[in-house]
Amino acid sequence: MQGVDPAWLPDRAFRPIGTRRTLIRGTGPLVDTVHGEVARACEQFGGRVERDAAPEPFDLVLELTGDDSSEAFTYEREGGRTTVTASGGPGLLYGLFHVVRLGEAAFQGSHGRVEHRPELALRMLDHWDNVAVHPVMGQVERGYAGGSLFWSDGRARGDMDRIRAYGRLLAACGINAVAVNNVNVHEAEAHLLTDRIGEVADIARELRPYGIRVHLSVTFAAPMVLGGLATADPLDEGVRGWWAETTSRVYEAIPDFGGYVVKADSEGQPGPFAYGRSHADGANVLAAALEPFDGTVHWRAFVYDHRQDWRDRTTDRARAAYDHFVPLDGQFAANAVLQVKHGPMDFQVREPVSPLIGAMPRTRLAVEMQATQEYTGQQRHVCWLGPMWSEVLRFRPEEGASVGQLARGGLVAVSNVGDDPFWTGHPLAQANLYTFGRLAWQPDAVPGRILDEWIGLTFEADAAAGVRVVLDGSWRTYEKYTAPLGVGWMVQPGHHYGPSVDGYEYSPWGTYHFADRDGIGVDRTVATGTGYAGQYAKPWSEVYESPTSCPDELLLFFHHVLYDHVLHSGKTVIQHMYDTHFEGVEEVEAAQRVWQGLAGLVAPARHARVAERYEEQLRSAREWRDQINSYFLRKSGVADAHGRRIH
Ligand code: GCV
Repeated sequence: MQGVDPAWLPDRAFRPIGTRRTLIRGTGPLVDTVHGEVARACEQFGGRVERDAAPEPFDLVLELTGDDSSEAFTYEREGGRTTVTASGGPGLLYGLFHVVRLGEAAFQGSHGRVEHRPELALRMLDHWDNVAVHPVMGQVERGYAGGSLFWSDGRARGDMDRIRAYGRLLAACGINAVAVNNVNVHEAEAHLLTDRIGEVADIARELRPYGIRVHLSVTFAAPMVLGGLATADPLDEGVRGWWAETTSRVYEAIPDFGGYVVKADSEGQPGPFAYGRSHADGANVLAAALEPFDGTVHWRAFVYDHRQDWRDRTTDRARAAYDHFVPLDGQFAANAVLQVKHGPMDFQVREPVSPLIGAMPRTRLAVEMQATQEYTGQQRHVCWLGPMWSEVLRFRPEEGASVGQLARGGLVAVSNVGDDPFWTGHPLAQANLYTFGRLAWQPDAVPGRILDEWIGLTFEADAAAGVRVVLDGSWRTYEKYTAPLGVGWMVQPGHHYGPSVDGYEYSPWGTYHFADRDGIGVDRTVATGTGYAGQYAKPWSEVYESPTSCPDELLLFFHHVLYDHVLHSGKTVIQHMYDTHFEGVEEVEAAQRVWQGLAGLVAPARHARVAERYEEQLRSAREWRDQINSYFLRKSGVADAHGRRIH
């Protein structure tokens, strides 16, 4: 597409296929997509593609062997021929992209037959896109990549080429579901469910050829707001009937519609509490309406008291999801998925894994990540989140299954994409989107390998080593200059960009660090604190309970300690804070130099955009360093052991 960055699907990536002879067997819409991809490559690079039957020999055979909707495929190379088979159209498409990723290697040597299948059936992006521009949140809530791909100023944006190109990119990293509007459902967005469902159907039509189903965020109050009913009580017969009827009309418009996403009784959104009903009652009325069509309701567990009294140290927002939902285990319908943020708070730079994951064995859980970099640099800072997500997915809440295995309802990320020509504003933030898709396909994949894969597809070979250097440790670098030892929340309130140590300290949001002249951190122990550590199963409840066994990186999340408390690293807490803030800035300076050295090896527009963002990242990192270090020097009176300049 003209003027739009090809991201991880540059024409170059199709050269190995496009210079060869391919046979495609089978029929169906996704087989047509596969054919279209191969034909385009052949047109460009001089190869040939045949359908169904043609004289040998072929370098590549892509064969649909059935007519189901399976996403699995087999890959094999034998006798100089590469063969991909799949019993479903989606599988064949994923098989094609597998060959693209392998590049020339797909046509060399031999390789026994291997079956590939996604470990999680649902790999979804939630767009926090508003239809109408919101007076505070704009077109995309927490969006750092321009406007919405789907909506513009109250209307459907109607750029179908762009939506199709988006679907193609998503399929190439394994994503198969997209929720097209914000979980905060305002007036205009509410109507997507009824009189504006045609606009959602238009998006679905463009994404369908890439195996992607659309989902819709709906307001729990829809029966009142849209249906004119006097109540939205989930146990009311009229309400149940309204949801059933409305949902059947949604499926008339979009037969493969995925389902609803709901944020209820959270941050001002309506929910079942108004009627004295539980979250399970609320989720189940929508689940019942979706059930005849195989649809799913994703009910978010992000429910907490956002009108807390900062003076009250017994209320702990981190406890909220567990306290609200664990008693409801077993009460949710089979097609109701509880969508849980991966940490107990809200996508901070460092959080422990939510104790809810693993604590509801009779409920289908989806785990929610945040690709949009709300608290991680807002796509002005390089912050590759692959290592953080991978740590979460590999975490074992107790002996046995990992988070990746417990996420039976799927893996979801808040999208970081907008109408920006680079898709994600910061071109290197594309790595987050790609990594998310690949981790959702295989949660125990090694993130560094995914990064290499993305770099290999996106950049010319001679830039690869440099790009890897600037991305690889970037999350830890960001953590160093922003969020020491798991403390979090020292950000500017509202927009969440830049430092403000006390910005949230006396607010109602439940987001405190409790720094005083002697120490810092939140006591979440069972013995003397909020009891949050006790929400974990063993061994974690014990590991987190004691500052001696608590990992350094989470110490201030679980404990209030003195500034001279000695970490496992041997440093005191205060010296660790000073050191990491100096180091973090130095690491940004070094990364910026590496990037500057890539001029001439990276497409000029892409290079320039990243270079410009590095200027801001460095400015901001210095601000973080100076504010945090000065604040804690003034509070504690403890000098830096190395006598560096603190203000
Ligand atoms: C969509 C955080 C964000 C909100 C977001 C909310 C959520 O509080 O700051 O913008 O709202 O999470 O996940 O629902």
